[in-house]
Amino acid sequence: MSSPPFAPATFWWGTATAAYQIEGGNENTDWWRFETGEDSFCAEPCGPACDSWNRWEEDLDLVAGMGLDAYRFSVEWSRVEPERGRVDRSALERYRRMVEGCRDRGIAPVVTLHHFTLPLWVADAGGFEAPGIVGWLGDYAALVADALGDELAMACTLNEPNIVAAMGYLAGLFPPGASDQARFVAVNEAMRRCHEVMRDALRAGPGDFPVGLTLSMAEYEAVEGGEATLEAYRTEMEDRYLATRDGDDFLGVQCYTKHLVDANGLVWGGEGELTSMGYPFWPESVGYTLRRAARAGVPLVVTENGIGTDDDAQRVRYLEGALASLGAARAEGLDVRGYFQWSLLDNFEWILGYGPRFGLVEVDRVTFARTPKPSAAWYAERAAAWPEGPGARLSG
Ligand code: GCO
Repeated sequence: MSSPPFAPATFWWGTATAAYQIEGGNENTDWWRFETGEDSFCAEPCGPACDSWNRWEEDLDLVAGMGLDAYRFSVEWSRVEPERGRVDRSALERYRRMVEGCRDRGIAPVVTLHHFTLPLWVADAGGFEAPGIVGWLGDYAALVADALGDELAMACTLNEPNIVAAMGYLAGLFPPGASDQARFVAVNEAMRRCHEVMRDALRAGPGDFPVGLTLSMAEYEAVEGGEATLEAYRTEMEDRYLATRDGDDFLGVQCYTKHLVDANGLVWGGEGELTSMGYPFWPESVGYTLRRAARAGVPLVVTENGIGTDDDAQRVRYLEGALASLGAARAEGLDVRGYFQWSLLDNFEWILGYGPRFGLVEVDRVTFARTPKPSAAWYAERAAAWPEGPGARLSG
């Protein structure tokens, strides 16, 4: 197995998106069915999203215009393998052009293989509870490796497998809409096996790039006797993943806020300033989660952090706090190799539809015209100046 080409001096400034949230038209997925079913409680369906399947060049121009080092986006499995064993080469070709489009613009392409959605054939066969899931994801990872591997700068196997498990099998808010503690635990276990097989498949293909998974992390605070519940929940959400990362090249940390936990579980909301997601404005969660993540013993990358808000000045204030928190963690000696703001575009926020706006760039819901917000210029300037300055960074 080749060693990861993650030079210690590397620090990437980037922004992130996910296929389903921006491409549009991903009908052949469990999420599409979840949103459009008669009993759906989703705010609205995804529909054309940001039309990025057609406008990806414009998206890459926006990233390049900000002078960022890296762009994290995802490949949609349902496009690549619409039915078991049937590979759509034209979809892989399109993703290949995106990866090359990054390179042409001096942007390091960071690709996620699974970001929340499953092809219908997988969902119908039992999704992450299907006996075949590990092998299917391994085969899919091999396909992506063959098609893109020689040009990749970094790969994330699974995005927030713990959120897929928690929201889909415990809270009932993501497909398949289940609420069952034992299934939540079993899916987390299956996820860890899937990751390993995907990681090995990516490493066996062309190219030489760091491979890891991304984990949803948060600052948790016990209220009203919630200590034991907090420990049990965090063990499942974070600690079992952190304890098993030694074969990886990095861990992606994704953090947004602080959650209160009482004896019954998560208490949504909180006192004080909230974001449009309804949870606390808490940029300090970046440093907090990085310090916890350090126990994984591998280099860390903040693969997502940002804020859903209609007030762009609040976004700048949030990012300011987040970067200060990141800087403090690095100054303590934490090995952090990059920061990816979530998100480039105002996009589809799952059950909340197009309500919460995480973008540095506004997207007109009718014309899909992209308009950078002041926070885009602010972030570009900050990334260029902080802390090492241009030239100390690696662009690919
Ligand atoms: C996540 C997600 C994104 C969300 C973001 C904001 O990984 O949770 O990757 O899909 O849009 O976190 O809630």
